[in-house]
Amino acid sequence: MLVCLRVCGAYSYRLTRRHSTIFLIISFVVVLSLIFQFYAYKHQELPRYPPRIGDFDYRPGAFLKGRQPSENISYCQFNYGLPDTIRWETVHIFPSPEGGRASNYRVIYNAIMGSAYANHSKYNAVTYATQATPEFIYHIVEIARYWDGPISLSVFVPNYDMDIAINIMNHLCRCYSSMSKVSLHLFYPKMFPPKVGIHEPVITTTEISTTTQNVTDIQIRKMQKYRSLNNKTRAEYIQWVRKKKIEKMMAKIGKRQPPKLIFTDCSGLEVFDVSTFRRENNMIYPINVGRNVARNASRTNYFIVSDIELVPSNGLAPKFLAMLRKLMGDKKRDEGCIFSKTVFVVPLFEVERGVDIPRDKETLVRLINENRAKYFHQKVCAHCQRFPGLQSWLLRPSPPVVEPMLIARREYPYHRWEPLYFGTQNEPWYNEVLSWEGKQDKMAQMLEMCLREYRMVVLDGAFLCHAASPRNTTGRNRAQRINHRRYQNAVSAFKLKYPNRPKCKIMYGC
Ligand SMILES: *[C@@H]1O[C@H](CO)[C@@H](O)[C@H](O)[C@H]1NC(C)=O
Ligand SMILES: *[C@@H]1O[C@H](CO)[C@@H](O)[C@H](O)[C@H]1NC(C)=O
Ligand SMILES: *[C@@H]1O[C@H](CO)[C@@H](O)[C@H](O)[C@H]1NC(C)=O
Ligand SMILES: *[C@@H]1O[C@H](CO)[C@@H](O)[C@H](O)[C@H]1NC(C)=O
Ligand SMILES: *[C@@H]1O[C@H](CO)[C@@H](O)[C@H](O)[C@H]1NC(C)=O
Ligand SMILES: CC(=O)N[C@H]1CO[C@H](CO)[C@@H](O)[C@@H]1O
Repeated sequence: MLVCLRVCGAYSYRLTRRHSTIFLIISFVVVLSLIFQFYAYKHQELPRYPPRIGDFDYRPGAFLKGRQPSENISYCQFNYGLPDTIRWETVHIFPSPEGGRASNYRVIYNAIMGSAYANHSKYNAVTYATQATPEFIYHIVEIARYWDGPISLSVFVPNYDMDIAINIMNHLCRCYSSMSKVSLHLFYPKMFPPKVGIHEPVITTTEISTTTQNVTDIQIRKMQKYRSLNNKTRAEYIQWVRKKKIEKMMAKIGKRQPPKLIFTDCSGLEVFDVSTFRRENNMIYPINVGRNVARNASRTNYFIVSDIELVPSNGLAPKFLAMLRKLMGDKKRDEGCIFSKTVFVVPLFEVERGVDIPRDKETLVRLINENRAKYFHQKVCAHCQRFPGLQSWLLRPSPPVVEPMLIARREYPYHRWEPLYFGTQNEPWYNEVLSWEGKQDKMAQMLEMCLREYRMVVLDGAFLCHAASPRNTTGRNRAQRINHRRYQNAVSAFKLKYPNRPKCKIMYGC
């Protein structure tokens, strides 16, 4: 016993003496890694359940399936002779809001005048301002379905894209009474003014044989013909073939015909993938011109500039108005007061394929816990939409109203945040030279708001949600480089205009 104790004592004594430093270091490392483990556990992503994929793709307007458009009733007030023609003498053409006369883009306001909220005062309604290219217009029915307020929609309509846009709008206006909420505005490049009513029926004259047998027959005959030629006529033949090829290509480039749209019922087109003039001619989409136009056309003093594919949660518009009244008091509200340098941020989420867009926070949070929904663009741009207080937003019980949760600044570490928010005409314009293809198109405006020391009030009890959509982003590198360069130009302009605020991370914004 005694021996043992002595040995132990001697051993431990030796241990402490000789290895105390090492022991200290090891225990330090262990404690540190334990802390990290615990931190990681606390902040880990929710466990990965295997995704359950439903068997349907989201189709805007699916709820109108089986309904046929009315022959004689349109719920929209078209102007300027639309939808059949455009009477240019009645049209007033405006420059784009930020770029002005120097910009390449022109605007026609109120091609359709929304009537549903015309009698509401500026203070008793809130506008959903959004923009689209013709192939995305159909999403507007889902907004019209769930937004209790006026909707300001701007559509990019170079050349015959106008025809596509007006055809779709005319169809929708005969299908769905809530389309009376929508005002339509048009914007286009000066070079390609909109054209309407140029659609001619597509006549298919010759049957094209498709069986391989016939194709090879034709080719064999061609080869025989080619062999029978002598050197001189062969050269002529090659010339002739080249000419034909060039003619064919020119015919494709100079295509001035919109594609034929086929509507089976009110639920939408057979194929949403319309070949627009914009796509045929590889034009970029000047998304921020559209945002500014939709916003300038808003007739209420508060509006949200949003994306057309984002569907608002239940009662978002009236609940937001009720919140404003509560924060401001009836008197100030009726005098038309607004909060200066303050915007109200609405969290954005997206669901997986085969999941219906949730209408309330409980459903949304359940979907997130099941890993079938996530905050918007979590995968493609993690910093763009992760908002301050995301975790507590998810943990807080769903309030029956819309209420402010916290006041944030768009400063480090949220210096690359691109939120959507309720704001007023006092906010800076979106930068019109940034294109949608180049991505991060809201960054310049957000940076300017940081430099102006805006408060970003994150709202609880409301959200916007996006359906699953595989975005094809190949071949956008060039546009991204252009956007990056133009963003740097915007930053240089801000440096002259505003005092530097290091927290805005002016150099690391993009
Ligand atoms: C629509 O017009 C047609 C003839 O033009 C008429 O027979 C029909 O009753 C009208 N429908 C409605 C709902 O007014
Ligand atoms: C906004 O639209 C109105 C017409 O509705 C127009 O008079 C005004 O010039 C526009 N503002 C800008 C900045 O484009
Ligand atoms: C707006 O008010 C006018 C008259 O004040 C009325 O004729 C019209 O029907 C009202 N519109 C709506 C949508 O309530
Ligand atoms: C055709 O040209 C080739 C050389 O390019 C020559 O070898 C051949 O003899 C010519 N044939 C005739 C029929 O002229
Ligand atoms: C994306 O589009 C390009 C052509 O624009 C096409 O080649 C490619 O297959 C598409 N990728 C996906 C995933 O659809
Ligand atoms: C258009 C044409 O040539 N059609 C022919 C395709 O080939 C089948 C059989 O090989 C013929 O019967 C068709 O007349």
